[in-house]
Amino acid sequence: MKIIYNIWILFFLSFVSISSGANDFELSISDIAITGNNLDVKLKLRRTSTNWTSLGSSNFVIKYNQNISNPTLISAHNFSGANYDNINLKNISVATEQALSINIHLFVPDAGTNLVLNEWVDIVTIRFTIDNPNALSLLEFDYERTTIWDHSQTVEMDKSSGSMESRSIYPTASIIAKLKVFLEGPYNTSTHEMNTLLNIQSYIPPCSPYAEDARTVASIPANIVDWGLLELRETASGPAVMSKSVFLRKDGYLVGDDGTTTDLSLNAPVGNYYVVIKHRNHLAVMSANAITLNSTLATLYDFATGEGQYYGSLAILLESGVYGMLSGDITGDGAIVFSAELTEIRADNLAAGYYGSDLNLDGAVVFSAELTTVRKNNLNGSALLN
Ligand SMILES: [Ca+2]
Ligand SMILES: [Ca+2]
Repeated sequence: MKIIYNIWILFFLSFVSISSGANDFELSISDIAITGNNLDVKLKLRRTSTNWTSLGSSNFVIKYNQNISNPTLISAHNFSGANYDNINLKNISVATEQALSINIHLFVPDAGTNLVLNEWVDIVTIRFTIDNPNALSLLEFDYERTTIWDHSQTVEMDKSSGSMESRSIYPTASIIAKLKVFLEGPYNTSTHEMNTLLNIQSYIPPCSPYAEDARTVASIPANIVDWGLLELRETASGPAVMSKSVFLRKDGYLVGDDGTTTDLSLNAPVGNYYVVIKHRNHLAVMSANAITLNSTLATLYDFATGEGQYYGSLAILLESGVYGMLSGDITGDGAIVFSAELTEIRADNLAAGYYGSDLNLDGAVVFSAELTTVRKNNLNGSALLN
């Protein structure tokens, strides 16, 4: 009983000292149970402001010392898709301690439902292994004080006055971006646009193929060539701070789900960003420099106008004065390697539909045509640093 008592004191102190400041979300560890070498901890979450109501895809990092290990998810609550539709645990190392990254998805659809609730909600129960039951009084949880970027907003986890809390720093508005890029594969030098043959044949899936933002749309608008993935980075080699599936329109513009909106609304703070555009069988590209994005005016960044628009000047001349993304990376590893891509083309030869091996995006895998593209661009690699 003494062991349990010590643990309870620890958590009780944490729980009651939660700051009542103007946080947007608060996180807390509450009930615990000990069975043998298993320590079960319940994590709670609530919304404490009306500034922001959704988490996007948020990573909450909690550190703990060496007395416990092996965190596993044993149950998750409100997991039905109505709230917190995905929860993942990931073990990470922080200096000499252990830490756990808890990723929670909660996206707010246009209808404005599915919000983080105002009252405490049991999010998840995590089971740790008690490494040394005789040293339980040494058990501590703490925050990794860090700025965490997620899909839609910035969250700063902070430990102040000994409490477990989250403090959020949010942009006052979404930023907007206007971007234009051409894919080599479907580019047509006669029309100076890209073909929309995948769309015309109804081959483009309603769900984006990019796991970073696998959104589903009701229908694919006219003039759309394919899905693309737009990322923002703070530094050239840093991680994506925002990822959004977008449509590539035949005139090169990246557009929203309606197929017409060229001012793309992106959930990130006003700032300077490297813009990354990815496509499932072309080499990813990035803006040569960080560009300023704000919430009121979107200045077109046109990749097509020159090699110098591309980070590392990695682009292909499509016709006089028009530069685009190189086709041929079927395997999606950032490099066009003849033997590897050939294997894919051979496997899919003569198939019709939505195939990575279909490098000119005409809806058919034609061995000789796709191979010509791979041979031409062989040994090119994306200039992205990661
Ligand atoms: Ca490849
Ligand atoms: Ca083809």
